[in-house]
Amino acid sequence: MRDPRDLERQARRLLMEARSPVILTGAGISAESGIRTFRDSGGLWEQHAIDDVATLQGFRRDPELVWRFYNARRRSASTASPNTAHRALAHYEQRLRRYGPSSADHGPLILLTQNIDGLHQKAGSRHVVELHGTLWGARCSECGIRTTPVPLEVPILPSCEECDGLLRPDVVWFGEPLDPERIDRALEATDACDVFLVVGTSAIVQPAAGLPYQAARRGVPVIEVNLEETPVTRYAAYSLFGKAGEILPELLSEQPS
Ligand code: BV8
Ligand code: ZN
Repeated sequence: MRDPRDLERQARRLLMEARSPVILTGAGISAESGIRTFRDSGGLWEQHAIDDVATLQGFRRDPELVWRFYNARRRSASTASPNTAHRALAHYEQRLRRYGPSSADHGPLILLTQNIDGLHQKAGSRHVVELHGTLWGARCSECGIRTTPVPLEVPILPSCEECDGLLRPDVVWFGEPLDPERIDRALEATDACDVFLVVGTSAIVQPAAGLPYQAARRGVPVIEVNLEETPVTRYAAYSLFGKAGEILPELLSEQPS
């Protein structure tokens, strides 16, 4: 059994020497900020059937229920602060921008998140791609116009100022395509990266979950941080088991303790 400390040191060296890292995060990185994940016991999906609150059909069936679900998540996220894992990623991005091995030829750190809570941006990360949209925005179901930020308590059944159409949360539901610009940016970054770090995701939902595998297929080392094994574990170069809030500050620190 390899010494976990040794694994962490090797994974850390890869990240410190990386020229174009890509990072993918899921709900697990926000768990220590008090935001419930989807699949943990008592998680979001236990309270509500995915079909009722995270599909277009569910929204059409009962838009009030869906707006209440997202209002509750916005209320919970509005009191949450970024945790040490979010902040470690923001510092890592700043370091790369300042001291990248050769800042001329390495792109900025690309942080791909499945989360809609906005905590990466609150922590100071600047190159964030919100693959599944944002809790803080709404868009018109008819004309597609986006309105951000939405107030904490969106009046049930808000309508579009332009066309009076029904506004919907600006998120990607199951069965809906991701924003082409965002998924293209994620695919390009994955095809150009030299290390791929996956943090706090059960890696089940596609196409996001396929990104680390696409990197691994190119021979790029995948580093996983999670409480438990996931479908990524079998092909990851390093799987570091534990809390993201405890592992990331060490993994991404310039001076290891
Ligand atoms: C698409 C936004 C095609 C909304 C989300 C059958 C029918 C319909 C679709 C499908 C189907 N079969 C497959 C599909 C495709 C589907 C899919 O993948 N389904 C899965 C269930 C099999 N995907 C889609 O539908 C996507 N669209 O395919 O479109 C298409 C193409 C062209 C034209 C038309 C259609 C859209 C998917 C996006 C759905 N939206 N979110 C909202 O948030 O409300 S998904 C949502 O769930 C999240 O964004 C995230 O992606 C996923 C939850 O995953 P995680 O973030 O990983 O959270 P989870 O709770 O699962 O896990 C937490 C992890 O953290 C755990 O591993 C835990 O151990 C760990 N952890 C916990 N605490 C910590 C920790 N780790 C470290 N430290 C800690 N402290
Ligand atoms: Zn409209």
